[in-house]
Amino acid sequence: KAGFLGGKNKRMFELMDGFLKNDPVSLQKDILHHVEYTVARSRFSFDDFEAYQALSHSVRDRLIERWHDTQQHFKKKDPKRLYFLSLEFLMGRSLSNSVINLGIKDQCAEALSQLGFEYEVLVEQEGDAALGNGGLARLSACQMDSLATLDFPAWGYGLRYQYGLFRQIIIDGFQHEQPDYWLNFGNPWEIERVHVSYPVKFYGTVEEEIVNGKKCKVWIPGETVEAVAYDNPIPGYGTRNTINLRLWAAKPSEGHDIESYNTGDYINAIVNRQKAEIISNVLYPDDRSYQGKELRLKQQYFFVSASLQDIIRRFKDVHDNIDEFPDKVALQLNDTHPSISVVELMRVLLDEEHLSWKKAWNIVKKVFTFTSHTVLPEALEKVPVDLIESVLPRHLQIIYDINFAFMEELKKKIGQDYVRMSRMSIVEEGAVKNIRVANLSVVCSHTVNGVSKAHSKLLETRVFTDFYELWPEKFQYKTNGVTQRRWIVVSNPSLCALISKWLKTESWIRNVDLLTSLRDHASNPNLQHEWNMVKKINKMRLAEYIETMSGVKVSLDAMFDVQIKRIHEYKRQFLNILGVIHRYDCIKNMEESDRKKVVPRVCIIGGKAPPGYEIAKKIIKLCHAVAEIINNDNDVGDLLKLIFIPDYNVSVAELVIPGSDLSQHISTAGHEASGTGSMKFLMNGCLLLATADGSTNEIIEEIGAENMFIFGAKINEVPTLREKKSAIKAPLQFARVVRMVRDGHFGFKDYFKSLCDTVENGKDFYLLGSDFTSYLEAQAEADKAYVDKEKWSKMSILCTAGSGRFSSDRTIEDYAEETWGIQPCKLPS
Ligand code: 8GP
Repeated sequence: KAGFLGGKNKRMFELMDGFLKNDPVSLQKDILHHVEYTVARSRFSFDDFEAYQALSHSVRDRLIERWHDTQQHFKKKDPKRLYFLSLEFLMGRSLSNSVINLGIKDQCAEALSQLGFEYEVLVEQEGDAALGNGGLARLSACQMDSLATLDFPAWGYGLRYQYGLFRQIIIDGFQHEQPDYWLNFGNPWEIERVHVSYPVKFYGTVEEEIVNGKKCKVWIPGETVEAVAYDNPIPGYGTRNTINLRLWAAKPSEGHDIESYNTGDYINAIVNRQKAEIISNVLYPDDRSYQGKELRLKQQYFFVSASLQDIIRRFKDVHDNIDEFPDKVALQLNDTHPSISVVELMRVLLDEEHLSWKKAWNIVKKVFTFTSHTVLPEALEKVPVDLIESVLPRHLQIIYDINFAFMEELKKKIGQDYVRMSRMSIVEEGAVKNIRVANLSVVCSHTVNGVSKAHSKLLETRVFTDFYELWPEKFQYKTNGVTQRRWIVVSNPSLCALISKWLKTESWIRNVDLLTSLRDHASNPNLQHEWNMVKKINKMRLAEYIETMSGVKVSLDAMFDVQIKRIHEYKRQFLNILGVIHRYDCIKNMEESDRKKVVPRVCIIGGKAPPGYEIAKKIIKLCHAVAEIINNDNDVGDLLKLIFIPDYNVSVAELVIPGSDLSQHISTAGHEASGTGSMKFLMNGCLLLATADGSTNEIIEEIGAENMFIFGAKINEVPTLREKKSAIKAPLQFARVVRMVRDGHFGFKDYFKSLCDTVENGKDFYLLGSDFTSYLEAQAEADKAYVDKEKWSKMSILCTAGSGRFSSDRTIEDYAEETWGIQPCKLPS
């Protein structure tokens, strides 16, 4: 520690600083160097993919330089650090994003064009890093970008899955899943740290030992697996700060199954060793429920144990007194998935640091913060006690002890209310005894955040009511946000240039509140004209993509109406399709002369269904079946097209969002915790047709309901509607379109029966029937607005102008101040 950055180190630091130059000639040299020596192709002959690899390695070198400087700087300044623990990160592509954040896009483009390559083509060579399912995972990625950009001393920790989220392929309209071999062609964005590895223990028994005259618990593991670090540098924009996303891969440990070697079963011993790697093999593709799965628990503990060992080691490098841990470390639990870390930290403090229970608990409750991302009961994880007892025997004991102390505290506060105590208990009694991971997370965190104002209210009044009454001060909310770097600058360069031109500055890329001044120009015909040109370019790009992918030619004059997100009943893609059927039915039954008045639409749906979710898969098939009829009906022509975009992922979103006119966010009110897709569309000047759910309410506050198409039951109306629904008849229009599906108008009559059953005969849990009329009215409003070009353009500009509040920069600043207590730690430039 002494002598840090002094003497020899200082000299090296000076030499390395700014070592790599960013002018086109230096970049060219680096690219050719990597073609020859990293990719090992001849510099006289290499293709687009190899050029992509070489460029990526050249960019990575620059990231590494800044990464080192940042880590040195953090070490020297020793600020309180944030560690963001998440089982999922949907990073998408890295090249385009890194080049933008390093500020070297033009230089790269120039360097490449002289070598005979096109930057845009090379960017497309990269596959997505899809180490996550949906909203929660993409949010983590956006937040990492903001943490780096705002110079916060932060690291992300997660798992390096060999197989990311499955690839969706569509055969005859049915979803099939294929493994995502994303590492097959190498991954230039990660740095393998063979020397950074930790043993992670599983199974075994707990014994007692006397240490320094005191009784101590010792966990004798039955299996040990090695966690090896892979670092992914995350560059900030407009700063040299580059933070780290450290992902763990499972490798067999040296000590694994020594016994088999000794007994001479060499081959089997090797095969068994290999089994250790299973832990980090595959991402669970079900984005809501995975109750009672052993591998899932092992994944969670594996990444948490390795991360904590790493964090504690880093802390101890500089500090001798473990009591200072909460002053230097904030641990963020991204949903309940990493929550076993609270128990693990207790275990380390008790059994390895030999602290008293009181001291250990004092530390634990000061470092953890927890954010919930859902309201769905099935997503609240429960782990059978038997499973924990077998996989993590010592942890079960500690959970019981935490619960015992909590119950004692509770009794003092609320008296002998055993019913309430059993609701709040971390241990759920019953035929199968479970650990309620959400309760554990609330009890052990000092702050519990919701992801929108509405979500937080639901957490307080429906999900964690008892806890809210007990500790109201623990509950906060931070409305989600997305990064304008990826969602405007990278994905919509034409819009980015236009905004900078009209605002006469590029500063909005770091200070997105500046976008509000676009409001002053919203009615300016020149801006409107240029704005519409940009939209048209993006629609052309999207139309080309649609044609290549589906063979359907779509008209650029049509309104592009998009719903892209995971397929789930509560998100109501089924409502969207029924709306399309209604539109089709109206066109078919219209006089020829009236058809001229129809506003043409291209309805686009994309998203993956969890592999085991039958109804969601039927919705995808229905979309294809309806598209088949509509797209081939000559009476309809360009008036209506329905397109399903297969294998929706981050890079597809980057293409689709800028090219859409209208987007749908139509969950049953009270089910979407926040929703972040809406924010990306908003930034890109795309109008929203939405229910008053999640963060939509805050978007209304920002841009006004008159600039959106809001429909449907409100959050507080939903419970009553559900109670009354068997007494209320669904509107005729609704009954008619469901009947068309039931009667086999689109084929597959028997197959769609169970789907239709979900919305009829007193069921309709997600209230498609009762929202249908107001949905159609909102759609009609959108049609009306679209034909008034001036009005539409103004609304579109106002969307972008009002999107500043939905930047993840704002979310992260709020977290830093109100929840984590961290300060920026900026590298001198
Ligand atoms: C999602 C919420 O559904 C969405 O409303 C919100 O915008 C997003 O999180 C970010 O906060 N939740 C999930 O993706 C989720 O719960 N996924 C986990 C189970 C994997």
